[in-house]
Amino acid sequence: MSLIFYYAPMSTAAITELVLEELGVPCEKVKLDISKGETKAPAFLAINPNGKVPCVVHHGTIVWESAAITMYLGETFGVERNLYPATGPLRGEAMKWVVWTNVTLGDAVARFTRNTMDWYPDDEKNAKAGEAGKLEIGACLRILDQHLEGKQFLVGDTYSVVDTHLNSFADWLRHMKLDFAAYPHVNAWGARCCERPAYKKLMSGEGQ
Ligand SMILES: N[C@@H](CCC(=O)N[C@@H](CS)C(=O)NCC(=O)O)C(=O)O
Repeated sequence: MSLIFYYAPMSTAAITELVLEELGVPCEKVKLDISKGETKAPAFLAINPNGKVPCVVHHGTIVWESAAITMYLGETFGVERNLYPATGPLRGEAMKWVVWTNVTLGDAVARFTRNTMDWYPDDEKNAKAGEAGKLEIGACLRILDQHLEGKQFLVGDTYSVVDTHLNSFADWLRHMKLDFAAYPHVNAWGARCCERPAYKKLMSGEGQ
């Protein structure tokens, strides 16, 4: 198979898994167990020296970082499927939202989770930093809500894997029980994204 996808259940790799499903790209899935140290095994570190999933290898080209992977898969497989914009202004929009998800929203989420969630050590937590992270998440969701007012999808008039990417990230925020009540346009858009057959298929446990 020309595309190999390294993943772990319940991880950032969920974004890439959804993007691959949406694109309908066949791939060989390699499951790694983070708790058993498989992401830090020498064989995997030779592929991704960061020792993290997701990671894809396409005809020998190694791509890690979920944002880069979404953009790579979008460019490679999405344009002809009408799921990623061709080069031009909309491509710029697409890249903007994918990078914003991981960098700006991602940083706010990391500040919040590192300082509040059980899975990080208490003696490394700072309550004020956690609160600041939560406020930043709110500011990001307001920006997203304003962008989505009067729009069906993030980029142009049609669904794209940019929606897949950001909605998958938003799933994690919903899972953490962050309050989305103040963002009606985000909620309506999220509901549309969750109606996609690819999303329903993976959420129902099919294709695992
Ligand atoms: N910035 C990376 C983050 C990837 C990441 O943090 N992956 C975690 C799972 S959510 C991981 O593989 N951890 C394995 C480990 O630390 O050994 C991306 O977006 O791809």
